Amino acid sequence: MQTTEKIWMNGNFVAWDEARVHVLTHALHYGTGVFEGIRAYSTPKGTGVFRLTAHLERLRRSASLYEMELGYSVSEMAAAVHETIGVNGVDSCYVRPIVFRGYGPMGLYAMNNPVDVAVAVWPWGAYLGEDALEQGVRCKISSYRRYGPNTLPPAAKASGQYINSVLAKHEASRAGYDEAILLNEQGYLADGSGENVFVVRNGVLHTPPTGDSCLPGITRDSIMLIARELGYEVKEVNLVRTDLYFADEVFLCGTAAEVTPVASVDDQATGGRGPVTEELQRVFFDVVNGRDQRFGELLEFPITATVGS
Ligand code: PPE
Repeated sequence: MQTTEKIWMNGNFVAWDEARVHVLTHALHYGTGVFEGIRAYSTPKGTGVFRLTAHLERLRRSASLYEMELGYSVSEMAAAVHETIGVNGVDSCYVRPIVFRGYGPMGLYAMNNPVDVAVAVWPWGAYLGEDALEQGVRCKISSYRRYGPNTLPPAAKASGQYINSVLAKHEASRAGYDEAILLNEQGYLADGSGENVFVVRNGVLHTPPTGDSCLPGITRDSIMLIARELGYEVKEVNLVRTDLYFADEVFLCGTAAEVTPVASVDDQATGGRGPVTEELQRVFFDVVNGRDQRFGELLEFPITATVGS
């Protein structure tokens, strides 16, 4: 990976190589961490962070589900993110805040372990490869199911929950596919290993409701906003595997994946980057790169003190 100089840890900057934890860190053993993935883009107005507040609010919700007190407000965390970007002199980058139960007593009861908070940033190119943005990716429906809401809360972006995605990702990759798509225990489409899924049929967009165990993705929300603004109908409905096989177009979206077309699912060709995906992808990239003022408020910039204030 491409490293940067400094990582923000519990309020201080430490050198990248010094950002370490003890091997008995609670989160390492039991998965008791929550995190975010955010992207910052170089725009004509400086480095803008895409929907920073929404990501930090989800981080706070994820933390509260696991009974972790962040110790920093959303605006303090936002300042930490902007500062970490600034101090490292990067413009377009990926931002990874993490909140986790640290080194302390062992055992499942975590309430006496410290809550550690860190923010790292690094340049991260196209998640599924540069070609993927044009050619699309080959997906496989995983034999692993996405956990239901009474097993683990899909609304939380928790470290331990990602082991489900790791199993699915490895299985798909071992079988020669680029990405895994997971169904929930009822057989309805949930999401990709690290992306939400959209299906285009007869010009209408369909995506699973969050009750079907997908992460309430912020890119998903942005795509729904953009698509409706462009005049598309968007439906949150239960989807089954044949909805993928018979789709006109399928695409994945997420902070890391941005908008990535799907070329095939289980070797059944889906439309690849068809006209709808192409338009949404183009507008999405215009928005995040600050070239589309209709959605200008989705990019967040550091609050700079004005003279005399
Ligand atoms: N579903 C899952 C399971 C998921 O992990 C992500 C993000 C999404 C949907 C899309 O959510 P959002 O980023 O809010 O639009 N996955 C993050 C982590 C990827 C990783 O490999 O790490 C991301 O895209 O940053």
